[in-house]
Amino acid sequence: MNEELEFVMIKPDAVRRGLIGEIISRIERKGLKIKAMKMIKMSNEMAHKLYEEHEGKPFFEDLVSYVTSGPVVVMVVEGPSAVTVMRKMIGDTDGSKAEPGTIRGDFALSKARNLIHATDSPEKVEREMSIFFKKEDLLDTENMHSIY
Ligand code: FUP
Repeated sequence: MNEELEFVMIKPDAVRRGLIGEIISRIERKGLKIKAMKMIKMSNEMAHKLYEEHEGKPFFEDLVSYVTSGPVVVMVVEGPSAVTVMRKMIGDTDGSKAEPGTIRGDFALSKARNLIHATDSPEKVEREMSIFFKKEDLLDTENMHSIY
């Protein structure tokens, strides 16, 4: 079993629209384990770190001001191929193109305000989660192997 960690962030538009529960519920029902979770107001510095690969792109400043505009929920989830699984669950970056059944496909129409972030490759998870969590923040929950 390829157990993986994945970093997920529920963005300010999803928090404002009352979609925290819907999104967490989908993650739980899929069977991913929530290892750490908190609601925070992201600093400018954290946003720059999280999105450093996009620095200099035309949408970068708007992206930073958007993700720092209100509370976000950051979490670390775990499960078999958690990165691939979460990326499938969130859908295409552009909500208007995302497949129905995905989080963005069901609730978003925008590319910029697209409700949720999930790290796009396993190599980047450690770096992104360490912006928000310390190693000891990751907790062991009940064993879920019975449902895999
Ligand atoms: P994703 O991995 O699907 O979140 O998408 P990207 O890493 O390509 O982009 C990160 C964020 O930048 C997106 F969630 C929204 C924003 N973005 C734009 O606002 N405009 C674009 O053209 C591309 C991305």
